[in-house]
Amino acid sequence: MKYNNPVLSGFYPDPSVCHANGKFYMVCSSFQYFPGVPLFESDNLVNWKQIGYVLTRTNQVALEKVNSSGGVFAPTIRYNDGRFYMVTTNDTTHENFYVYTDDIYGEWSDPITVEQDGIDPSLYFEDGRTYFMSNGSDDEGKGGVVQCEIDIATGKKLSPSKCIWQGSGGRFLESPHLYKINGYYYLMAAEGGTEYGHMITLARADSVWGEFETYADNPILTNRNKAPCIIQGIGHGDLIQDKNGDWHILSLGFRQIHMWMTFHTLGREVFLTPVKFTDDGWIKAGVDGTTDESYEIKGDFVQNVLPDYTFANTDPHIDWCFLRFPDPKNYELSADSYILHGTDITLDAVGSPTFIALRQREFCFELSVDVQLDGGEAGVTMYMCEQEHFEVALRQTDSGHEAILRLNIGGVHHIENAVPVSGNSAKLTVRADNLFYKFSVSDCGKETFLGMGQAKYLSTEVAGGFTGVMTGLYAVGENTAKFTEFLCSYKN
Ligand code: 6LW
Repeated sequence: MKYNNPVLSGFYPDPSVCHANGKFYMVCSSFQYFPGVPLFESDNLVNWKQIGYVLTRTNQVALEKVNSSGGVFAPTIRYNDGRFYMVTTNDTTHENFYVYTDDIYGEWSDPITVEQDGIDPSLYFEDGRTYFMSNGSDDEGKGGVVQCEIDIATGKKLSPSKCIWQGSGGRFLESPHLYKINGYYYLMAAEGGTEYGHMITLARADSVWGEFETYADNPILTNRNKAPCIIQGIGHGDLIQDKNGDWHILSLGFRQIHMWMTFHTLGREVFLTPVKFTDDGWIKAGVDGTTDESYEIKGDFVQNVLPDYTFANTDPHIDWCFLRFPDPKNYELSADSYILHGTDITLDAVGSPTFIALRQREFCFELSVDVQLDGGEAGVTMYMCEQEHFEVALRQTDSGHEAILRLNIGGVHHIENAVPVSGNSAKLTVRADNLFYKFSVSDCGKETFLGMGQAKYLSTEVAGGFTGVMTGLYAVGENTAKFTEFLCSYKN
């Protein structure tokens, strides 16, 4: 069949994948959002279904003081001896830790920390031994891919941390993963940084400790010179063999909002690129070392399209997520309505406003929801981070209620339009394309256009950081807001 990239659209960065019990499992980074580390299952590497999150308890991940794009960085998932492991970094507390489960549909363990610095930790299991690697500095202060042996039961180091590879010369050597294939130890990593210069590079050795030989034809995968092409930033990947024996790299990448506008709003997404081993035991990725929009993969199945998102056909604890450390008392979530209790914490705060969100999955969508307000303000936000967000909302005034469009960019907060509404309820609508978000309010069936915001101002290139736009519902003020009739349809 022919599949299209990305295979998982929207803000799902830093994918890592493993194979277990006839299925593939993938995790992605989650930064300041809770629960942490979304977990997906697939039969074929193309269609991914979210089955939960790995970090579901506050004692597994401390997000209280986490800035936007801090917190949970790139995870790795591995399966060994009947047990799943997920290892990651809390970049705000500078801790590398792993959790495990024997039931992929169940809860994961409390965290076990490893005393090795750096980010992007990974695990490699062989003959009863566990190797832990990260992008950091070794016990002598040498920087690069650093490895130690650990006791997997306790996380204790059983060997010094040793730098095993310093990369092929690109900046930001990251996301190391070790594999043993056909007798070689392959070390795959990312270099160039997670922006337009991103790439995947390779080294190999005869032993787990090296010496690692850098591939002469690096990078094995990058879109940095691919034009014209809106898919950029390809890097940070994991190598995986499908059920037919073919190999692939599952990597992150992003899509520019337009060929000639170097902005991306949807965050870093998941791309699948076929790879082949050469006769001399190296790896060639894609047709020409780049990631394309579509490829053939063996199998007789159809690629899923995005469903319509409603309260009834989403699960608030799987599809939706919260900021930092949500107070469950502020949320009453059912298949008919989401009732939010606002606090004085606003969307501009590095805190936990009353906010529940889905990721924006494609550029073009129409989202509408009815909101009924009891004081304060509540509405829909296109949320990139506390500095960059647009919202259409209903708020109480001295004399009644009004609908507003507020644009927040770089510390400037501007109400573009305010329109009185007749009661304390209205329908709020957002229509988005690649370049604009357009906002409207409907009062007693009469729709009024409030204005628009340019998508580029919610992009990573403007906001910085590592996340993507979320479509959120929120409430502010000591209030109660009842949301009903939520519908978000993508035009894919
Ligand atoms: C991640 C690093 C990276 O830890 O971005 O693209 C960092 N790569 O590997 C945050 O996602």
